[in-house]
Amino acid sequence: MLAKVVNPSMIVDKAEGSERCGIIILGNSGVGKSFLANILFGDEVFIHKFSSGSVTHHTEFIEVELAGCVWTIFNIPGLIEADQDRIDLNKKEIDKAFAMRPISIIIFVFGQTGGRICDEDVTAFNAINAAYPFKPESLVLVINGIPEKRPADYEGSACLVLHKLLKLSNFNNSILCFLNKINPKNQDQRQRLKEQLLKVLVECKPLLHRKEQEIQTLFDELRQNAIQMEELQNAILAEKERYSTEVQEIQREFDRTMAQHQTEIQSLERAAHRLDELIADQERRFEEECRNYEAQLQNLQRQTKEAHEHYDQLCKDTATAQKQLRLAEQARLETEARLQSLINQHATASVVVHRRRRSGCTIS
Ligand SMILES: Nc1nc2c(ncn2[C@@H]2O[C@H](COP(=O)(O)OP(=O)(O)O)[C@@H](O)[C@H]2O)c(=O)[nH]1
Ligand SMILES: [Mg+2]
Repeated sequence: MLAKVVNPSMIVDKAEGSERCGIIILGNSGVGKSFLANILFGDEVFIHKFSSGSVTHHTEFIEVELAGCVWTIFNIPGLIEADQDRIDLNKKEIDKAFAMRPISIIIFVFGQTGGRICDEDVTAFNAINAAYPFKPESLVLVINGIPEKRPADYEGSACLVLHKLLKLSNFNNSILCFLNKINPKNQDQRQRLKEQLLKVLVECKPLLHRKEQEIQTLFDELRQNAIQMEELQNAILAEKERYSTEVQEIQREFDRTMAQHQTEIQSLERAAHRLDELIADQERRFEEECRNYEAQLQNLQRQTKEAHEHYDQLCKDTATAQKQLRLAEQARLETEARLQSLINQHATASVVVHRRRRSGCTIS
């Protein structure tokens, strides 16, 4: 996995890798966006802390390589805060993320108090959704930090509430992801949370998000909306009995999905274990091949050295042989010359004898 936390000023560089997809984590301050970004990344790269105000004032992002693709995970400030100036700044930070990675998966994080979905989170969702209409295929709704011990129909009721309060066309329950409050120091729990998030993310398709209007940022209006949401939520919860069949059906569906999720995690763990074994085996074989290769290389180097020595020796022998050849040739030429001279002398002597015989001389 590859990662770099990038300076906020770089976020305006839209040309840089704009074909890449983003994972834009949205939600109000303190719902756990930075915490979940770290969980997804698998390390503590973004600061997250319990605080009454927003911890993140500027957008940061990390580049993460997952399954051969580089994703940009954004850590953005929440929208709604206690003063207008901060809200205006936060809006700009959200716009920057959409400008940089218009093709993205959106994770919208909702907080809850005592199980009840925060009204301001619903308001923030509706405000951002009006500006950048979300599509269910590229949207994950996270309800974060839920206590493990909760009413048996918690998911069913929360689904119903969100369905009624969010101004989202084509709402479907499969985009919801209920995350338990975990102990951040427990690596097993962190891993499970990551798997749970990834399982929903893999079902998503990054889609283009076009800005259709400005994000509503008027503090008074936002407050007013939140109050309306509070009343609406109260009314829905008060009428829970009326929706009880619906709630139970949704709850059953969730329980089935979670049970299936558990078995999937177990089979994933088995698959991961098998993969580890396979990798270890391949590493063993690779090391053995390396050792063999090393030995062959040394053998070849030795043979090459011997061949060089042999060649040098042959060169030396050839030089000596050539020298001897030259000497032999010289000797042959000298012998031939001597022979020729002897033949010549002999021929001269024969002529003299022949002449003397014919002139009657005797040879003593
Ligand atoms: N123990 C625990 N703390 C959480 C969990 N999710 C969020 N938090 C804490 O909630 C606080 C706010 O989280 P943060 O990520 O900073 O919120 P952000 O403002 O949305 O980015 C931090 O103290 C987080 O550690 C959780 O599942 N378990
Ligand atoms: Mg944060």
